[in-house]
Amino acid sequence: MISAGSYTQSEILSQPDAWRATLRQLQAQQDGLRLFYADGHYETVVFTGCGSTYYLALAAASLFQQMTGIPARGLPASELWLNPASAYTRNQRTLLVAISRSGETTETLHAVETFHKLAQGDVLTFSCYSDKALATAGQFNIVLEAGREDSVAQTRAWSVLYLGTVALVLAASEDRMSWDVLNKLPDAGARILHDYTDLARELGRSTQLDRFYFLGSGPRYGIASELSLKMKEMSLSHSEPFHFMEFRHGPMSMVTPGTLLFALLSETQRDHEWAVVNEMRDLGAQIITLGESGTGVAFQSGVSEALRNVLYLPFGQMMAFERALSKGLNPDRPTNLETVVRLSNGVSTG
Ligand code: F1P
Repeated sequence: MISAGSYTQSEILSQPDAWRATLRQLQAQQDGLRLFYADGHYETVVFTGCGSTYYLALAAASLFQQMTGIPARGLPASELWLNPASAYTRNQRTLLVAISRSGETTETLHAVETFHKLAQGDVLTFSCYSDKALATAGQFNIVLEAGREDSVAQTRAWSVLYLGTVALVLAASEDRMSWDVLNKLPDAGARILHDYTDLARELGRSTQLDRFYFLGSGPRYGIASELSLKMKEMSLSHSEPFHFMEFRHGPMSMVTPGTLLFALLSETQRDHEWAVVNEMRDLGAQIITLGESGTGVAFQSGVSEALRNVLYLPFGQMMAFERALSKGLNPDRPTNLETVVRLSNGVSTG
């Protein structure tokens, strides 16, 4: 019999190997991606997905605009499908980047169909299964098989698909030099998983904690949102993401000694972000800080800030996993969730 959580655990722990394989594949596809992007002459880029992959779209859009200067947004696929007029800018050549682990989520497929009808640009897809509908739905399709998973909650798939969007950023910015740096990520990820397992277990299993707030700004907000979702899905705990400075504007009234503030710290906004952390510590919150150095979880990656975001994931995933186990839940099969949300006439088919 397979024990509770064994799929999720092996998916979390195998991420460094999956990243290595994925970066190799993406580097091999980079020339094609660069040509595709350059040919498109896009004025704007929209990233989309559902649930986890919607949060990925938020992180990717923020990074894309930061690195290329081209306007980019991340929106849920349901909004692109049902409210396209409020999602797209009229008459602007648009690249739609549709992201889905399963390649089968109904809303994401409908978003792509709706966009094709608008005839306003092209579709690029990132998914994990070549035999599913999304894998052939775009003008350019990238299938990252290293992201396939057996469990419901995404961990390895998310980080692998996120690396796909980083490769798009490099292609769009004609950056051929950063691959050597990106290739440092798998070793850094393995180090984090090795060095901080005990700390993730200790925090995840703490019976004093009853609420979790994940703080991240810029591209790290999408990552904070994904980690918050992991905590909800796997461990059925109260959990919310916020932009760092937003936390003072109301949410801090929820801080108690049972609060864990999970801070995805940057170097560029270091002082502002640490100020929030220190104030919340003074209010009684427990704190875990993640960043390149001088933090509770220190990446020590040597990778530039923009390219190392994927390193925030493994520790938070492990914490959620440990909390689920400590509550007697099976992280592989979150309550009420299915691997894919399929709709028929707008109603879930379960
Ligand atoms: C995304 C999704 C999430 C859900 C769960 C499983 O599917 O369905 O919405 O919360 O984590 O994945 P996909 O389109 O990426 O396959």
